Amino acid sequence: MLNAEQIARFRTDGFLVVEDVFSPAEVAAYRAAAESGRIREINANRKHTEVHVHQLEVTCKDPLFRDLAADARLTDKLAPLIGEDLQVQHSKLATQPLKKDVGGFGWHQDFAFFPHTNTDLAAIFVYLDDTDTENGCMSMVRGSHKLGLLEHRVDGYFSGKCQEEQAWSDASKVVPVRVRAGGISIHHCLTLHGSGPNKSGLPRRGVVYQYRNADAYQLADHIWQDTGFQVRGRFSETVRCEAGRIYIAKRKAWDPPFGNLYLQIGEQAQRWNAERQGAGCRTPASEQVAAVTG
Ligand SMILES: O=C(O)CCC(=O)C(=O)O
Repeated sequence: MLNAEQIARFRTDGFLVVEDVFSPAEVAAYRAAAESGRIREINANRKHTEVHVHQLEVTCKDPLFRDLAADARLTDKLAPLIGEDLQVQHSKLATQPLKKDVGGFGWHQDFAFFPHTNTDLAAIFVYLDDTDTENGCMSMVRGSHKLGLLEHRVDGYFSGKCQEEQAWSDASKVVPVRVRAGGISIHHCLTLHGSGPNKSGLPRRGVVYQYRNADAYQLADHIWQDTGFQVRGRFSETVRCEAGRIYIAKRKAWDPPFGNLYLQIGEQAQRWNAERQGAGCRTPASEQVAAVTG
């Protein structure tokens, strides 16, 4: 659980560090999982020793990471911050390359990648290595979660990076997030953050869970295999907009019970769109841009 001071700090700063959440033995087990089987194979294919890699859907690649997503030491800390009923929006293993002076991830707000009807989303980074500016820790802009959604588009397309440089130009507000292995950091979905290159070339691995209040309805981007994994509480059968609350109706005869509205495209329309692609028609499918997840 978090104490009142930690909760207040999260509300003011938009992020929080909690050390010593997991034991050295648990960290060793998570490291072994991160270096084994399919995870190692995919990382090797993506040249993770050379470039910064976010390997998604880690909950589906090792049961240890699925169980960790629902571990009460994480979800009980999140509940007072974003709500009692929690789902995973996505999971990943985030690794800096084992090479000096390369890697890093540009300044961004996570919410820009996957907007929802409300902003009760937060990410927990579980540290598998001691992390500081030498091996490319994240930095956060204190209080930036109160700035609203900043511009991440260039010429109308999502760029994956915040385009408003003034938002991180005040060095007194930029805080390097130094955490020891076994600790965690928590950041709000509107907190502006990024990481620099790995200056030391030493490992910097972390398991990241993006969580959401179960009443936040995703409006764009990708539904991953583990999106919607209910890790605490229940699905309330309501969708909350920041300005209010509305029902979404489920039906007994439907599977999934909330209907196919989620896709926003009917099955016939999908077929017609595919046919019209060839005729030079711009359809949602032809507009798809490879998603990079924050
Ligand atoms: O891996 C990193 O350094 C950045 C991770 C990040 O920004 C995120 O998960 O939103």
